[in-house]
Amino acid sequence: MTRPAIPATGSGASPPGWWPVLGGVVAGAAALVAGELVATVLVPAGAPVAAVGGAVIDALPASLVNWGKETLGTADKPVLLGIVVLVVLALAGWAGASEVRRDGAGSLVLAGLATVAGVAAAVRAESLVAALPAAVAGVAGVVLLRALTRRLRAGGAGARAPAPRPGAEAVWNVPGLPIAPVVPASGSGPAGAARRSFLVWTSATAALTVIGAVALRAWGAAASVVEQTRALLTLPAPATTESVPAGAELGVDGLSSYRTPNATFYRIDTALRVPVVDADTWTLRITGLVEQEVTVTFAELLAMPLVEHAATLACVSNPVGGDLVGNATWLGLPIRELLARAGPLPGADMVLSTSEDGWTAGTPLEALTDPDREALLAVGMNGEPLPVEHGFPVRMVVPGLYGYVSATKWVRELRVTTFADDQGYWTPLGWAALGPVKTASRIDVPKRGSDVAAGPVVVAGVAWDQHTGIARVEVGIDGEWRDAELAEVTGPDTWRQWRLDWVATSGRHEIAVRATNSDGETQTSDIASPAPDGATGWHTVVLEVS
Ligand SMILES: Nc1nc2c(c(=O)[nH]1)N[C@H]1C(S)=C(S)[C@@H](COP(=O)(O)O)O[C@H]1N2
Ligand SMILES: [Mo]
Repeated sequence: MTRPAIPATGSGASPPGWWPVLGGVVAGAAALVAGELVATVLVPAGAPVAAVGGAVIDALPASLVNWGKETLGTADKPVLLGIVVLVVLALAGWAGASEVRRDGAGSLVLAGLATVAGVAAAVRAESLVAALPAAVAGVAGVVLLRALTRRLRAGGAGARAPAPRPGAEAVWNVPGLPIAPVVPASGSGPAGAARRSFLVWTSATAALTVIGAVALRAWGAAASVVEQTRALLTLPAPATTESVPAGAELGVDGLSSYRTPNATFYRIDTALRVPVVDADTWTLRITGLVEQEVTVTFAELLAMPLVEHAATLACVSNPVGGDLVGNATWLGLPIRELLARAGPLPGADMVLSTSEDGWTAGTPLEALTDPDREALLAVGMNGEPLPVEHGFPVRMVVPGLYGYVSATKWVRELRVTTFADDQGYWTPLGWAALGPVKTASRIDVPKRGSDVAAGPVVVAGVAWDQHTGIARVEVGIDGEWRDAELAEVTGPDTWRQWRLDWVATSGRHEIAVRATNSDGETQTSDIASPAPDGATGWHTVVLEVS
C-alpha cells in the first residue's frame, strides 16, 4: 500500500487505511477455501490453485522450471502453490482497497482472478465442468468483498453510498449525508456502528474460512494434494515413441475419433469414491511365486525407459454396438521388465493385480511376459498423467484382454500365482477367468432412427480385435455385403475406422457390419450377451430413408 485507501480526515472518523485491505484478504481467503472445497467434493480436476500452478509451470521456460526443481527438490510444488495463494491474497487485498475507492473495481479484480483460474482448470481437464470450483470461488469472493467493504462506506451496514471519486473526501463525510461527526472506534454513531459491523462480519468470515480450511485439510486434503501432484507432474519423454499415421482418421462427421479424449473415455470401476493415491508414497510390490520380491517407487518407475503405445481398451460388459470401448496412447513401462527382475517361478501361470481399493484382476502370466505384447504399467494417457478416475498414478493396460482381467487402475501389487489358487474380482461373480477380447465392430453413423434423406450417405464406424488386428470390414445393406474402406492404424492393438459410401433409396433399410480379423476369422452372427466372457453378434441399424 503506497497510500491509505481512505484518507484520514480531521474528524478522526476514518478507520485505518488497511481495513479495506483486510476485508479484501479475508474475502479472498474465504473464496479460495470455498473453491477448493467444491473441487474436493465435486470436481477434483478443477482445483483452482493447482490449475493456476500448472498453467504457470506450462508458461515458464523449461530452464526456470528445472532450476526450481533442482534448488527446491520436493518442496517445489508446495512453494509454487504457496506463491499462487500469496499472490491471490495480495490481489484480493488490493481489490478490497479498490472496492472502497470505487464501487465495483475490486469485484472486477476478483472476478478476473476467478476467470483466469476457471479457464486454466477447464483447459487442463479438457472439460468445462472443471471451471465450476473457480466460478464458485469467484461468486463467493465478489459477494463477500462487497458485503464487507460496504460496511466501510457511508452510513453503516447496508447503506448505499455513491462511489467516491479518487481524491474525494472520505465517504462517511460526504456532504449531504446526515452523519454527525463521530467518535472513532468506540463511537456510537452510524459510522461507528458500520465499523463495528465490518469488524464483526470480517471476523465471522475469517472464522468460517478457518473452519473450512480445517475441514478441507482433514477430509479432502489428500484428494486435492493428489490432484495438485498430478497437475504439476511432468511425464518423462518416452524412450520409444509411436506416431499416429495421418490416415488413421477418415474424417467422417459423427465417427469416433481414432484417439478417444481422456474427458470422454468410458469409465468402469467398482469404486464409490475414486481412490486417492499419493504418487510420492506409491509403491508397486511384486510378490508371490518369484525368486525375489521387487518393490518400485513412482520416481523409480519414471526413471526407467518408458514406451509409448496406442491400445484400445474394451469392457467385457460392452453390448454389441455399445460405447464401453476407447482408444488411447499410453505411456508406461512394459510389465515384463519388472517381472524379469522378480523372476517368476516355474508353475506360475497368473498374475493377480491388486488395486489401492482392493479390487483385483487375474491376468495370464504369459500375456505379461510376452516380448511381443506391450503390456504396460501406464503412467500417461494421451500425453498427460493418468486422470485420477483412470487410475492415477499407475494402472495396467494389456492389449488383447478385456479390462476386467487386465486393466487394474490404482495398482499396488502384482502377485505371481496360479489360476488354480487365485481368482480376480469378477470371476466368483460369474464372469470367465480368462477374458481375451472378441472381434467386434460398430456403426457410428448414421445413428439408429436418424433422419436420412435419399441420396449419397456415408456409413462409418470402428472395428477392433486388439492384438490380432482388423483385416476387413463388410457392411451389409439389406443383406447384401460390400467391403468398407479401412483407415490406417498404429498397429494391431487399436481399433480401426472404416467407411462405406452408399446411395440410399427411400424406404426402410437394415444396415449391419461384420469384421474379419488378421487371422482370417469373421465375427460370428450368433447373438451372445456380455456375461460371462463378452457379447457377440453383428451391430445392426435400421433406418427409414425419406
Ligand atoms: N481398481 C479397479 N480397476 C479396474 C476396475 C475396477 O473396478 N477397479 N474395472 C476394470 C474394468 S471392468 C475396465 S473395463 C477398465 C476400465 O478402465 P477405464 O475406467 O479407465 O476406462 O478398468 C478395469 N480396472
Ligand atoms: Mo469392464
